[in-house]
Amino acid sequence: MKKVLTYGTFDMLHPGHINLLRRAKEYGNYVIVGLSSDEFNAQKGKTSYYTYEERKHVLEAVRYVDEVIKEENWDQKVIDVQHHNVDTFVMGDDWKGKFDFLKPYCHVVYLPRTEGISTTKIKTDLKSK
Ligand code: C2G
Repeated sequence: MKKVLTYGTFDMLHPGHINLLRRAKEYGNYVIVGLSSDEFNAQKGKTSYYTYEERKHVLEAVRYVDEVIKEENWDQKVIDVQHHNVDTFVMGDDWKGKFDFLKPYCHVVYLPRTEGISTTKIKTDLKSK
């Protein structure tokens, strides 16, 4: 069992999220998503349209996702990697370098973001209609 771990808010799930999750699955055969809690989102300066439970419900239906755990703070990643025996940590490259402290514990991979799509853009586009 080769386990992959990634984190995010995954609000209003869109093709950029799916592209990330699909590629994450290519690094193993079991993908764990650390899904940001509503409280942690506030710490990230983000508000999500859907609640944690709604976002978890959606993510669990994605074929590339095997398990969803709660992301509650910036400091849980080392513990999560060890506790879940993670082989590879994957994030979009807007985070490039930010999680290199995980390199002693697992492979760290930053993948190119999907250009031209984001939850913010969806909201902005809808407002301008
Ligand atoms: N993503 C992407 N392409 C996009 C949008 C998002 O590849 N067009 C990726 C991001 O790089 C991230 C994942 O999809 O790896 C989830 O994106 P967000 O929900 O925006 O996550 P974020 O707020 O960056 O939270 O501790 C890490 C944080 O929780 C990451």
